[in-house]
Amino acid sequence: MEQLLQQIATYKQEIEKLANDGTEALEAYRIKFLGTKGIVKNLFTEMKNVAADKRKEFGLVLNDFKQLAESKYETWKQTLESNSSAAAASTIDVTLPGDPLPLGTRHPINLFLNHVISIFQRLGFSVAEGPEIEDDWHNFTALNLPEHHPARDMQDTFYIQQKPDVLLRTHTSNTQIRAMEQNPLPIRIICPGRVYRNETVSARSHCFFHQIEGLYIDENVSFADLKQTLYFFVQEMYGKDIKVRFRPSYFPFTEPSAEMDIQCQICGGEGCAVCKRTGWLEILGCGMVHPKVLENCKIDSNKYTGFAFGMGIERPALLKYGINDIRLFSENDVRFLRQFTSAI
Ligand code: 2U9
Repeated sequence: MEQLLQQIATYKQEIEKLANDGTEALEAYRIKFLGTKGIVKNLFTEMKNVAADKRKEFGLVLNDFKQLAESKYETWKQTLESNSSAAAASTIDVTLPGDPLPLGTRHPINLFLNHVISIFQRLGFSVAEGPEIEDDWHNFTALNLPEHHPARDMQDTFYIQQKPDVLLRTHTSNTQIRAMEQNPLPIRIICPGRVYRNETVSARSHCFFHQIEGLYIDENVSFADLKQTLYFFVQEMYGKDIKVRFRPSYFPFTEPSAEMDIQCQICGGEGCAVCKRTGWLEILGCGMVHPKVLENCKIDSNKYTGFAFGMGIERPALLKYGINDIRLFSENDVRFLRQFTSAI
């Protein structure tokens, strides 16, 4: 008993002298004093060698020593933990700005298209989309383009060489043909999308561009409906005071056909380089759907009539945003793309 008490006193002194060194020293301490083969455990096994009448007294001393060893471990551990979080905090400057997440912007072509779409949606048109890879029937034949029509020429159309019946659509009219074949009447749709023409790429024209076309078929649809619908559209797009004119034109898929001009937005009608001194800008083509086109889609042309229109997107978008090269739209240069917002 004497000997054990002496030992405990020495261990106590050893513990009191220990500095709160790093985690390795702490672990070594834990193993030495508190481990399964450590000093505290060993002293408890010595209990059996102590005389029975002294055991209670020895037990109190031993418990006291165990508590001391354990509380030393806890305070040491906490000191190390608070030191390391303080060190970490001192290396992080919480006032620095965070890393910005790169945010994308809408493409100017889509901004323009979405604006056009929203105007026609308010008139009850819904959006229809169709395939960019198309067959001859839906792109040409159903639209009353005779076999030797110049628009079918290799110059204008990209054909798939191995399959002469397959081509890249030259307009979105294929979508209207598909809608007429598949849906019950009346039909009131707008068809936005990308189209392809076999043309030399330059600052003014490209071998692919975007169009939006519209189609309305019902009983008693008239040219007056067409004019009023398009007049509403340009007023919404370019302002209530916009001046318009319709000129007779020709398209194989419409009869009669017309082109619609708006007063030049650059010179206000005075005449400038953009409007080629005419004071007018051509913005779309339109007409009453040709009876042959209706019949091609199994629609009774004696009962139903319809109007259609089509416009290119790139040209008016170039004008609206003051862009001087159509190729910029498809180069994906983020310095260009970042400049456009939806403020229409
Ligand atoms: C069906 C019947 C008729 C769509 C039309 C135009 C006139 C037109 C051009 C504008 C500039 C093409 O992008 S552009 O080069 N389009 O002038 N498009 S009428 O007529 C249709 C469409 C579908 C079934």
